[in-house]
Amino acid sequence: MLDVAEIQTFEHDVLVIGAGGAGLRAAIECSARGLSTGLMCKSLLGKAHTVMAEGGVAAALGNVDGRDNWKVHFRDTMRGGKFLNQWRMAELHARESPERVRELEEWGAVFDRTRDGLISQRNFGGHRYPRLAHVGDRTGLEIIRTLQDHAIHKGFGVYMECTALQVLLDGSRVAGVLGYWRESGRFVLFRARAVILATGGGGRAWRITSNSWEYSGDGYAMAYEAGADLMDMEFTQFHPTGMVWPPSVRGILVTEGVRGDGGILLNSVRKRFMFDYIPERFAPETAATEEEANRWLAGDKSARRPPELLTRDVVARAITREVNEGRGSPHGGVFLDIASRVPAGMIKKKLPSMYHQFKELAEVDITREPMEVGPTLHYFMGGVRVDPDSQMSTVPGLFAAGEAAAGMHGANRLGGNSLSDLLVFGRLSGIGAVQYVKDLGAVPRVHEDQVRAAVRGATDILNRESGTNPYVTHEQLQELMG
Ligand code: FUM
Repeated sequence: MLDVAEIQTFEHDVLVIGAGGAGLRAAIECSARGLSTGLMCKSLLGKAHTVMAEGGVAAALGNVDGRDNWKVHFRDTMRGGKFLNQWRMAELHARESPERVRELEEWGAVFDRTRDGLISQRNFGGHRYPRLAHVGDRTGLEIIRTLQDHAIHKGFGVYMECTALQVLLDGSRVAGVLGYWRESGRFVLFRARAVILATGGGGRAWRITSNSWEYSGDGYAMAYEAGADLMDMEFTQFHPTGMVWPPSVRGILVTEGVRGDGGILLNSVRKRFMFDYIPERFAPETAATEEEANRWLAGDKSARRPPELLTRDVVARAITREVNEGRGSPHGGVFLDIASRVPAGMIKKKLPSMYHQFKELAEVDITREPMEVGPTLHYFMGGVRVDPDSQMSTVPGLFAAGEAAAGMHGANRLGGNSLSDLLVFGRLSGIGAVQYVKDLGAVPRVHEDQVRAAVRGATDILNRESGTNPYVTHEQLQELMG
C-alpha cells in the first residue's frame, strides 16, 4: 500500500492553481495580506492565455472620449452578454477596472499614450467608446510581465511544471491538492486551507482554437469532482479572426485591434459584407453606409461605428455564413484589410506583432495586402459558479477567478473584458480567500485514503492492458466540437 508520508509535501494557507493573469493577481493579494501562498502551474510561470488578449484591457478611464464612465461599460458588458451575465460581477468589474489599470501602471506597465500623455485607449467590438488601454498589440504580455515582476518580490512559493490532479476535501471543506511533477511523474501533495482555481478554459476541446496545449479544462473538472457547481458551460466564444493559412498556424489569434484601428472585412468579391449583418438592436449606433464608417475612421464623433466592431458573436456568425455560402477566401476564411485604410508606418507602430506574425508565418505583408482570417475558439464564458464579491464556489474554501469562473460575461464576452476581469476578480478572489482562512476554525485534515484513491485514479490508465486511447478520444472530441 502506498505510504502517503513518502509523498513530497508542501504546506500553505492558500494554494493558487494557474499562473496567468488571474493566478498571479490572486497570489499577489494573498501574499500582500500576510498569508503563506503557493502558486502552482502545469506550464512555465506566465505562459498563459492572458497573452492572447492582445489588443487591450477594457476600463472606462475616459481618456480618449470623456463621455465614457463605468455605467456605460456596465451596460455594454450586459448587452454583449445578452443580459445573461451575473449583474453584480459586471458591476464590480466596470467599477473597479480603471483602478486596476492605474495600479498596473504604478507597478511598471508601460501603456501607449495619448498626445496629452494619458493612457491611450482604442476601439473594440461592442464597447461604445474607445476603452481599451493597450501596449501596441501585446497588452496581455505586458500585463503578465508586470504582474510577474511585482510578484517576484512577494516571496511566495512557485511550483512550475506541476500539474494539479485533484482537490482534496475534509468533509465538504478544502484541505489541499494532489498533483505531480511533469518532469519526473512524481506525486506532490499540497496541504492548504483554501485553493484558488485560476486554471483558464478548455479551448483544446476544439481543433481550431487560439488556445495552447494547457487549456484542457482541468479546473472545471477538478471543481466539479469536488462538488462545486458549474454554470453556463454551453457559452463558448469564437473570436472572429484567427489565421486560416498555412494549416500549421490555423486558429492563431489576429487581434480585434486590427478592426479597432480601422481594418475591414471583405468577401471573395471584395464586398464589405458586414453591412448586411447589423442586428436591429445595434442599428441605432452602427454606421449604415461606407461613407459614414469612413467618417468615423477619420475621427468624426457624430458618425456611428463601423459594423466590423459589432460584438464577436455577430461578426463570427457573419464570416461563417459568407464562407458557407461560397463567398469565402481561397483557404476557407474571409479577407481582413487594413493595408488600404491605414498608413504602413502606423500599422507597424500599432500592430507590430500582427505585422511580424503574418510576415513570418504566412509570408503576407499586412501593410500591403489583406490577411485571410476565420473564427477560432477563444474563450469559455461558463465555468465555476462563484459568489460575485468573494469568488468562492459552492465548496467552502474553493475559489475561482478569470476564465475558470463563470457569470461575468453572460452568453458572450466583449473583447478586452478578459484582462480587466482577471485583474478585478483575481484580486477579489485573493481577498475572499484571505477572509475565509482568517475565519476558519480548525485546520482541515488531509485524509490518506483520499490521497491513495487519487493516486490510483491517476495511474490506473498506465497499468491496464486494454481500453480507450485518450489521444483518440481527444481527436474525436475535437472533430465533434468543430
Ligand atoms: O483580439 C484580441 O486582442 C483579444 C482580446 C480578448 O480576447 O480580450
